[in-house]
Amino acid sequence: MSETIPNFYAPPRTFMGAERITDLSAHKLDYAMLGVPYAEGTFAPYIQSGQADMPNALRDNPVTIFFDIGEVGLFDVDKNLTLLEGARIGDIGDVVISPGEGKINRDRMSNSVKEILASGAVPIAVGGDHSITYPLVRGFEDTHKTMDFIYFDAHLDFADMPLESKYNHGTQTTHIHQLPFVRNITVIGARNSTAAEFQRAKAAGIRIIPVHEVEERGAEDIMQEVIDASVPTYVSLDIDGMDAIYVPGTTHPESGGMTFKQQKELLFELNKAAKGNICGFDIVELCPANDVNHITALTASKLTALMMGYRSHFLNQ
Ligand SMILES: [Mn+2]
Repeated sequence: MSETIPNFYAPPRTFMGAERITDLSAHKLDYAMLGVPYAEGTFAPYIQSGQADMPNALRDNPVTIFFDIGEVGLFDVDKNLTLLEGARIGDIGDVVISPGEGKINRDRMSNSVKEILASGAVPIAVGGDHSITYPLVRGFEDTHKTMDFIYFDAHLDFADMPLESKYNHGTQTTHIHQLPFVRNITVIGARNSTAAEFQRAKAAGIRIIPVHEVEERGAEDIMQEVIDASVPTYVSLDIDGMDAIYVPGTTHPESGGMTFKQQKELLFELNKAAKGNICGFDIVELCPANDVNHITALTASKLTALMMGYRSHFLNQ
């Protein structure tokens, strides 16, 4: 902090107060944060839309109001750890969305991931609805021979193309499952599914961990089972995996979910089990217009920072 307090100041309106990066190839970032303001995968009006506003909601609600994560780090009181000290985090902006052009938009999401990977950074995407995760994961096709996929979600998102819509926020796992380089798939927190979808997902080999299993076994036991540190894991966090009371601004709130504390512990143990071998992350399904006192935006912002922080912590051990 400067010893001279300026008379006027504007905090950077970026993720975590990070530097705004316009030329990705000219920077060596640890984490390239990418907004994906896309909500065209949502079953509006049956399910509330508005997730396209999520990236800016996180930019406006950083995990700390001091905008200095990259300088002094983020202190995790629970773990007595200072995270992200000196981490090179950049906000590279938002995927450009052409309204009504689903394929073009999905290709831009995949190509954005490819550009980030080519720069040597880890992609950290802020949705958007959950349909973005398929094109984001597809972006690893040229660089990753094998990877595992884990997602936190109240829903399986393994639906059988409802309403003649192939690419929506209830089908992305169906498509990810078909990617040849994706090996094991695990979902944690699932609790709203049809019997048919549940059986289809089980038959496809998807490891389904319901909330009661999180409560009974704890995060460490689960992550030691499902995570293989020798293979990179992509992580997708649909905030509705948490109980509705923790995420009032989520698109499709579901009661009976994880607590914030459980979700945080799951991210810690996930990174511990993976020894930091996490190749990408996204967080999705905040509808800021439905939020209450920015609770959900702040929670999503904090979980994103913790995800990066735990990854770096265990990677450097
Ligand atoms: Mn989802």
